Amino acid sequence: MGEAQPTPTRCGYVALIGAPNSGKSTLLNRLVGRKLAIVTPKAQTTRNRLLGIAIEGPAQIVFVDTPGIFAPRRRLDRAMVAAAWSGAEDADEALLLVDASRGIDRDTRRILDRLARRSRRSILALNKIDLVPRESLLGLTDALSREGLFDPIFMISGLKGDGVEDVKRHLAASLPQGPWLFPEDQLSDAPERLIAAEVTREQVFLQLHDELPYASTVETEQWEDKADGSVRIEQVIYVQRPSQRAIVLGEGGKRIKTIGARARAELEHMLERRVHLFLFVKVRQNWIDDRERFEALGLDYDA
Ligand SMILES: Nc1nc2c(ncn2[C@@H]2O[C@H](COP(=O)(O)OP(=O)(O)OP(=O)(O)O)[C@@H](O)[C@H]2O)c(=O)[nH]1
Ligand SMILES: [Mg+2]
Repeated sequence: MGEAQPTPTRCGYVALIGAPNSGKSTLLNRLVGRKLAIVTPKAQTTRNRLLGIAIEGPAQIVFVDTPGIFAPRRRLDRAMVAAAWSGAEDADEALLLVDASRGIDRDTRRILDRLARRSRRSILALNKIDLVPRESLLGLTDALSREGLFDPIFMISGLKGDGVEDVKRHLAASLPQGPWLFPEDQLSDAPERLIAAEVTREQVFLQLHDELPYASTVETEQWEDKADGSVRIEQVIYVQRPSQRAIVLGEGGKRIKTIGARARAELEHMLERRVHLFLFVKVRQNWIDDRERFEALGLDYDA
């Protein structure tokens, strides 16, 4: 009698793509079971790819969060959209998220048109189903399935968790057989300095409005592990104009104080240690066309 064969391991990349604000980063965090990607109610929050690694039985699923895909205008937009598409092209599977409360909007239409040129099918997740009545989901699912681009189609709520385990199980079974590409306990590829900058950028998106979130970027400049186990982090928030710097600082420095306080609390939670966070606001008119800033974000300046 032969011994039972161990189940072969599987591993592969699954890119989460979709229009801005469709819920990609929320879903990534839910799939991994940890907050890795920043999430805000504003569109175009995510600026670059981020890996989130999940284990489902014998499968290691490497999820790729990507920036939203939209009609780019600025150089930064172009680099973001290019990063999203290359994330999809490099992956074993592309999982398109459609916000069920928005339906097939212009950005999603563009994505569908480009997916139609691919030789293989993608997976569809109709997301935010908690926001719409069941009846209206059927019409939208029908319209999307008639595109002939998707197999299978899931209905999920990344926020509440409905349907997410089904997606995970499906992917675990369909990824190619092969060895795991990352150590079992690794959750992401993002360096801590970058995640720390993202946490502050999340506060910039949450606490500032109009053009400001889009006119700013955050970089970690110093990271010093202290002997007492705490960490000292210095970050720069770049803005484009002195008037924007004044808004970020706020009256009597109130705004920057709140941004710093909330970012620090979040960082202490994520890093599980004490954090001393120092924020500086610098005016750099052309940061948005500055090769160095793109490199800090890991984006391709010439995309
Ligand atoms: N009600 C509801 N809201 C959701 C769901 N998923 C995400 N959201 C909300 O939608 C907003 C955008 O979520 P994100 O995860 O940042 O969306 P994204 O696709 O990563 O956005 P970009 O990075 O800007 O492209 C946030 O306010 C989320 O809380 C969902 O399933 N249901
Ligand atoms: Mg995102």
